Amino acid sequence: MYEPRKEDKFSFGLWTVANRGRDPFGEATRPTMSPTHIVKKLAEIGAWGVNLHDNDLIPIDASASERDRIISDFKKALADNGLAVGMATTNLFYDPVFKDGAFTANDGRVRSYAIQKVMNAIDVGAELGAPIFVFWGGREGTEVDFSKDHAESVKRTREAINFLCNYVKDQGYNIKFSLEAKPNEPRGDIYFSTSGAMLGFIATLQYPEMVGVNPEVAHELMANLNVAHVVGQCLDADKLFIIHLNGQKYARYDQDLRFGSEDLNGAFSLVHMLETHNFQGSLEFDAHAYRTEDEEGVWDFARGCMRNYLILREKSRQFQQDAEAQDILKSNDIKCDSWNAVASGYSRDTAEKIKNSDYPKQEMSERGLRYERLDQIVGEILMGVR
Ligand code: GCO
Ligand code: MN
Repeated sequence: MYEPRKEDKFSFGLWTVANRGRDPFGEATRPTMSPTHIVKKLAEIGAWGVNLHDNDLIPIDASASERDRIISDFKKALADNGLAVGMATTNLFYDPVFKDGAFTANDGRVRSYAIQKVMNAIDVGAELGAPIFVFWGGREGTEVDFSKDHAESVKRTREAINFLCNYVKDQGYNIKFSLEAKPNEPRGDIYFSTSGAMLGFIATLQYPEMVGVNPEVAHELMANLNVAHVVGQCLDADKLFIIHLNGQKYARYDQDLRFGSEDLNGAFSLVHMLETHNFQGSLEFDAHAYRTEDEEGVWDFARGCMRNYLILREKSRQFQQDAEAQDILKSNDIKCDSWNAVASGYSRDTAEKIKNSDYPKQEMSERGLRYERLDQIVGEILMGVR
């Protein structure tokens, strides 16, 4: 029941399972893993796809012939193992040239070099059949707030994304863009700190229909937000292209823990939202194994991410079939003709009618909603005693 299948559309970044356990205080604890080995192992454990930055696969200084050889080996590994590429993206944060940002660097040559790097990465994504191309601007931001004009930074980001949308159209690629928000780390403060900020920005683009978002659990929690609420707004806007799943304790550094290992209620609410809205995008794990693990531990981590999602999906179904829980929800869902008239659009008649209506305020105020019981039921489902 909890064995991942292709149709679950689980994917992992090359950078996630290849993470070597390096942190700001300590060296790597695991050896490197080749992309083709990762593809083989991911297929073995039941993943549907793999995601990558340009430089997870192709070294930044590779020659044209090296690039072509690496891509053809990787394509062969994908085909041999029946794995898809869920998304591709550009590393615009590691190289020292991006120390003050890519699209928002003060140096125009850096901004232009970033466009070159993205176009090359989009070509790679297209060659590998990636339907989505992600933008995560880890270095787009500041420590010194008067070093940049922040309105100008927004404008420059718009100019870059508009240009790149046109590039995709011009090449005839079947690719959409997805913007990933994070409030800080590695910059002191990163621009477009939440998915909500991204949604506002997308509406100002030349081709808003080409661009969506991929909220990440850890990033929204770093901003002290409720991930299920964030996802609700993205779904409503029809902008949830993909999602980055992981685990995180509130308001800390970016922990990128195994999905479901923290905040079980939050993870449940998120899976419940995705499942009840029949989300069809890929479920991408952007997390990594603890520093204590060897390679076997990495695959324990990866299996754990998928298994936890599937367990929570099953718990969501159990909740949807739980007679007592459903009875509580139903009894709180009270229909009202006046509201139906509001929802179907304005009329002077409805406005008049509502102004002149009497409401049973006391009864409405005094009704107990039984959310204590509802939460206990879910808790017991999650703890496995119901
Ligand atoms: C992070 C981000 C990245 C991005 C990745 C692809 O490190 O905080 O989550 O892992 O997801 O660069 O966009
Ligand atoms: Mn991410």
